[in-house]
Amino acid sequence: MSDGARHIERTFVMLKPDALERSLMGEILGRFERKGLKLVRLELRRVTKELAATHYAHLVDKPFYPELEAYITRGPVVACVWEGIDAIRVVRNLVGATDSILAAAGTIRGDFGVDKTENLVHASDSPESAAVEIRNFFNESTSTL
Ligand code: IDP
Ligand code: MG
Repeated sequence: MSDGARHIERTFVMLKPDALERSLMGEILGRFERKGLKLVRLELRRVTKELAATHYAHLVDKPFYPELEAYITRGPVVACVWEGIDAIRVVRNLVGATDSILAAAGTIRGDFGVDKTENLVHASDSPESAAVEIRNFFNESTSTL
């Protein structure tokens, strides 16, 4: 939908364990701030194996899932929600392609990501997944502050 109406949206973003291990939290959050997005939730937390399986339900049967589970559960993450016009697409554009090797320079993954697993950031890919992910992590819907 490139020419549809633009709406204020909320999107779920998670800075994955490598982002914190590499002290990139300020750099990454700063990019969302400088884009003009509004921060509406933010929490430091751990992803359990159960939450990992819920969040990555579309990937649990993939051969790389054990590696993904070990990665996402190995240290603290920053779970957050950002709000803005077309926020879901805007954030996905800032984050870049899944495979950090292929991600464009100027995107978070293109500038700092290592490979296809260790790619620093999760971002919702649709309004439906944003609603589900915000509920999974913050136990609430996308209602206003
Ligand atoms: P996305 O994070 O760009 O939305 P998804 O396909 O939803 O990409 O995959 C979720 C996460 O699973 C990726 O960000 C990455 O950490 C990991 N992942 C995806 N595909 C692969 C793969 O082929 N090998 C290893 N890890 C992968
Ligand atoms: Mg995804």
